[in-house]
Amino acid sequence: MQLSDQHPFVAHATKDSHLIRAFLGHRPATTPVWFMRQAGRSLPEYRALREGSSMLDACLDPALVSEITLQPVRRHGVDAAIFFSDIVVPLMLAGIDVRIVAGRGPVFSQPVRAGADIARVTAIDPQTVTERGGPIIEAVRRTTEMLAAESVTRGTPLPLIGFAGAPFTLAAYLVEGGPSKDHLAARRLIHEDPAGWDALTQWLADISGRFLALQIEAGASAAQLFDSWAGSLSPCLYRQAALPASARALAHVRQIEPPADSGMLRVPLSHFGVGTGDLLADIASLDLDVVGIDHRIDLDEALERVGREVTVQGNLDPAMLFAPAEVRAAEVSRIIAAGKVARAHVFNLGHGVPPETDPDVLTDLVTMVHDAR
Ligand code: 1CP
Repeated sequence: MQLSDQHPFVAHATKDSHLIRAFLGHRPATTPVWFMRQAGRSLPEYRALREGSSMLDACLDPALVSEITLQPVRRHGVDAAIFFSDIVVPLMLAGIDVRIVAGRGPVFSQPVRAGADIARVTAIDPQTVTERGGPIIEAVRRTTEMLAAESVTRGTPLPLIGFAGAPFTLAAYLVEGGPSKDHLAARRLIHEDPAGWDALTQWLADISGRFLALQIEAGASAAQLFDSWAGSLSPCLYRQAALPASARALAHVRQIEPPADSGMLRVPLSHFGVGTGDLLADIASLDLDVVGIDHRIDLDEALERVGREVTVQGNLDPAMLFAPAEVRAAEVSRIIAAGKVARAHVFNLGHGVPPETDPDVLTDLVTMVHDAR
């Protein structure tokens, strides 16, 4: 399908935003910056808005979602918004019983452990995500309208980044029944029942793929696939048990063509995982525009592994948010200098903003990145 000229790419000029230009390989005048988990518990205004609603109820409330998504954009002056949602939202839309437990994360009432569980889950038509996606579509629409208004104040277009969980990471939660340290139950299923694992992850690819496509069609200008826990796989196991389903999820967005008059060749796609240093060459073999780098590897080494055909994103250690300002400034300079070797670089943290972060430190960090040359 082809997006119309009403899409923010054209209607709100997000195709010319610093972030989208960098994602597609150009070098804007300043290095674009946004933060994973920029919306959330580090902001007092977020905690105030979230009072009294569960995380997943909040994700289905378009007024709340759009306001929460805009909060860090207004406060910190970042170059993009990331849609406020969670990787388990499409599973909830598909009818799977999941809750987000405060201080823990997603918990499933019926973990997917054996063949019968896999059959039960994969019997659900992935189309359900699209059919029940009304609140998500409405939330994206409101958010992009609010971003357009904010762009006028700021004097520069502001894109919305949509996202989804990658099939491996979603399977890791589903199979374990909740957060886990080493994803042993998931790795066990890969070896015990490879055919069942493939069926599960292919189904998850269609669930995530539809969730990504829905956000882009509703007005998001880029999408990021979070394979947060892929780092628990060896490169060989990643290629066998995770990469094919991630490719299938991304293919859902590749079917969407940018507006005819936009001059864009593709909708930018990004990827992020934690502890994926040894997987970067394989990840870069996916049809991606941007590869996210966590803080466990030096950016120059990461660049060697991903090559020159993609934009890199990262990779300040979130612990640096608690360091003296001059120490943080030196590290920012080092990372920006390393990023100069890439075709383009988008500044980010190596993982999400810790809840105890002082928000003023994030605002200062944005200025630091924008002032760096
Ligand atoms: O009550 C609360 O405030 C719940 C905390 C919370 C929040 C604010 C959760 C539960 N999810 C979110 C929002 C969220 N989740 C965003 C918002 C947008 C932004 O970045 O500003 C995003 C992008 C996610 C994606 C997400 N959820 C990922 C991938 C990114 C990453 O951090 O690696 C993962 C792994 C999750 C699962 C999840 N959801 C929530 C928690 C605490 C967790 C992690 C659990 C674990 O450690 O396994």
